[in-house]
Amino acid sequence: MSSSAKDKAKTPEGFTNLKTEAPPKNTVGFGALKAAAIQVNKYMKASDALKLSLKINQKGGFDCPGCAWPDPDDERSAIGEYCENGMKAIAEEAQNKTINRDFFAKYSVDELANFTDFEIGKSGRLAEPMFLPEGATHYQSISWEAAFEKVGSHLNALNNPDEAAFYTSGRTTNEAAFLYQLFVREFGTSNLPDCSNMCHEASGSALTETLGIGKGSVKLDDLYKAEVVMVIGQNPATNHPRMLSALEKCKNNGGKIIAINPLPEAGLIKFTDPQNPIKLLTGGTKLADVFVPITINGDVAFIKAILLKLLEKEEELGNVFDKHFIEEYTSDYNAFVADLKTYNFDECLKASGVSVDIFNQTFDLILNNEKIIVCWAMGLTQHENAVDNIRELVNLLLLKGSIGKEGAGTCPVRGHSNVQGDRTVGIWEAAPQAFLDKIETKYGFKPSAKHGFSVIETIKAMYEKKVKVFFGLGGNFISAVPDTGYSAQGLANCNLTVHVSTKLNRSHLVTGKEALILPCLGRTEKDYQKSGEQVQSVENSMGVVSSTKGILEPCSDDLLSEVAVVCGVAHATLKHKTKVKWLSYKDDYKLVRDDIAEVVSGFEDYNTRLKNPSGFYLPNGARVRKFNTKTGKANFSVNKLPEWKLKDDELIMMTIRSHDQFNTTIYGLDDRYRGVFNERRIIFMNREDMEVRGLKEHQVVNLKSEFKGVKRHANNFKVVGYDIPKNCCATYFPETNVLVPLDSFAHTAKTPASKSVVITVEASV
Ligand SMILES: Nc1nc2c(c(=O)[nH]1)N[C@H]1C(S)=C(S)[C@@H](COP(=O)(O)OP(=O)(O)OC[C@H]3O[C@@H](n4cnc5c(=O)[nH]c(N)nc54)[C@H](O)[C@@H]3O)O[C@H]1N2
Ligand SMILES: Nc1nc2c(c(=O)[nH]1)N[C@H]1C(S)=C(S)[C@@H](COP(=O)(O)OP(=O)(O)OC[C@H]3O[C@@H](n4cnc5c(=O)[nH]c(N)nc54)[C@H](O)[C@@H]3O)O[C@H]1N2
Ligand SMILES: [Mo]
Repeated sequence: MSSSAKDKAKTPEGFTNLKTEAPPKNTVGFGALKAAAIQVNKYMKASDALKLSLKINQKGGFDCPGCAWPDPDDERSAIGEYCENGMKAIAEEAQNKTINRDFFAKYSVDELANFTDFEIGKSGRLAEPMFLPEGATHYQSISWEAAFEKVGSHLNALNNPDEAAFYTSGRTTNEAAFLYQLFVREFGTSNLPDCSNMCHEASGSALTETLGIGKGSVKLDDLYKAEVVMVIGQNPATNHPRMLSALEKCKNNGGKIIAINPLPEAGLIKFTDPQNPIKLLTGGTKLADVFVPITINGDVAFIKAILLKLLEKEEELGNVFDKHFIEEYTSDYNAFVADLKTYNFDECLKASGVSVDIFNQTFDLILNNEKIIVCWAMGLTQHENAVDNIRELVNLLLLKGSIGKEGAGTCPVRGHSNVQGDRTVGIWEAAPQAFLDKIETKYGFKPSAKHGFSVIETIKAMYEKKVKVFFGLGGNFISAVPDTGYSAQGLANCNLTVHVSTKLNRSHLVTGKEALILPCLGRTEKDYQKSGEQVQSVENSMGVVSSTKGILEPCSDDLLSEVAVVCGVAHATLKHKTKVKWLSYKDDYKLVRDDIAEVVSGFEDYNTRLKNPSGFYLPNGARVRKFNTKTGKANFSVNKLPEWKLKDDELIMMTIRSHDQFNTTIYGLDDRYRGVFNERRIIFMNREDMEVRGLKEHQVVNLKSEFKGVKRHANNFKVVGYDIPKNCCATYFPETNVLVPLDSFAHTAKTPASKSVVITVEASV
């Protein structure tokens, strides 16, 4: 009998031989060069590695499939804009092993589900389309045409288009993403959940409401010129390593850095640029001037404490706030101040878990400087009050007039390399009506005006059998989403699950009645179509659109580009009913860009401007103090302190990334910067919390979460004593996603609250 979807979705519980040591005091440097070299040598041909390392993030090269950190507009490093984790991302995609029908004949779906995520990823690149018939134990090969027909016939058999959901992960290029949402809208639904829903949705929501644009306002150059950069809820040494070079430049120009994080993340403290031979020998740059060891979700409390003291000083001195900016450009100041005054400084500081001394150091930097940038990532967005976190930081920037001027502003640091671009070109379950109207004008069909399902709503709808076809353009849905058991049942309830992927992942193993794997080209590979070799484009975290072109030969002859897959599915589904010339786009991607230029504002002359080697900036109102909000001004907001009432035995758990993973792709089993080796099933705990529970270093424990009466379990984790605030703990995503309740998400943005899961820890017997 085949195992249940729930079992297949869980990561295997075995251990891999944990070793721990004190975390390093410095990051990157030689260690990073060595780690990248090991990974590349293990999995890639040396000649490919060299070619790729010379072209990564270079003008005319390919955009690194790692994170969305921008490249410098002008000078770029001669050896490619390089970073350890970028090289690992490439080694993962461009590995020299492929898997095809023989591999799937050898291993059943059940057997593959017993692989660890690390082993699944290392199986190799997917080399041909595969199909899992109803009741079958093994995937079998299928032709592209038959696969497209299969998708088309399932979609056309639905009672209405809202019974399908179309997920996107943020690696998809602008061209593929635009066509995909166009197909989905012509098919008749707005069900476009995407990884952004689990990522920076709260940033988009908070920034749109307060500043009129759901993106950050700063350029890379601003970071060099800032007087203070706050890095809050973000671990750049691991997740955006190239950001450390920008922070170093800021410091060299006299800027100060405040790092706010429950963990003393090594890269925030000291950094050695791997591309700077002198620094490699002489030791690195001290980055954080102040490290604030905040309690998990203590951010609103901490910012409020700063706001209260600023207000006090303003009332005393009269020159602390930027009054001209507040009068000229903002709205709701009085309501904000009136609400702020209802809070007590001591209570706020206590709730943040931060000492008076560290508060004072932080406060002095903010009080005495005018050019402030706030950088943040998942440490702020994955909480129930995530939108408040970001709005409260905007309040701070508004008081200081730190928006829309050089060296100041907002910097939500995006995750996937094109997650921002995907949203810009229409991957949005709640797209604005103006965008839908433009689609109607251009193509002559009326897109559904109803908001579609986001990730959480999609999961519920599948569970309740209201969505019957799940289609994923990239990503690894089952491992990325919360509440693994429930979500797995949702996928299993579908008639058909389809994944367009480069690599095998767990989502291919937790299937609907039938399932398809459609293998596609990756970023690093050349894309040949009828009109010749194709270029595509992406938008980075700072709103720069630039081209990307692969340089390796495809790893298999049987791969299609994402654009070709979307066109194939659209053609097979919509047939003669369509108003769009689906098959022409895949022959020449310039045609797609011509359409984007007509439909999406900011993309005028797209094809021409894309030829600029550094790309082009999209318009950004907040950058020039044009606030496209309901009031026409930048809005102050009123945010509540979250109320945490932990029982004695409870801890707040954040689910974070190790240094050796890209989301659900596990590069290796080490977390070098936290001194953890050869194991992922660990829980970082405060040593006093361990003592109270009688737990020893490396002891095996089981974790339990309880939310609104539902209990969830994750067994077999080893305890690692760590420098983390009391009552807080940390585990790796995706191993503990089983514990994240589906119903715990950010208000208005619906981002799963995977950084504040209440759990209990019990010794395993
Ligand atoms: N190599 C690599 N690069 C990546 C990724 C990857 O997995 N690997 N993922 C990509 C993606 S999609 C994304 S979204 C980004 C993710 O980038 P990050 O957001 O940096 O990733 P996380 O590991 O989730 O780290 C969150 C950080 O927030 C801190 N934190 C947690 N809770 C709180 C809190 O309540 N308050 C504060 N102040 N801090 C808190 C954690 O200690 C941790 O340092 O990286 C992108 N880049
Ligand atoms: N508990 C917890 N859960 C989280 C998070 C967390 O911090 N904690 N973070 C959330 C965040 S920020 C995000 S962004 C999501 C990530 O969610 P996803 O984006 O769904 O997950 P990834 O792991 O990035 O997807 C990896 C898969 O993408 C496919 N892939 C890679 N490159 C390409 C490509 O070029 N084209 C195509 N078609 N496929 C490709 C490969 O098959 C690979 O297996 O997870 C979220 N889940
Ligand atoms: Mo993300």
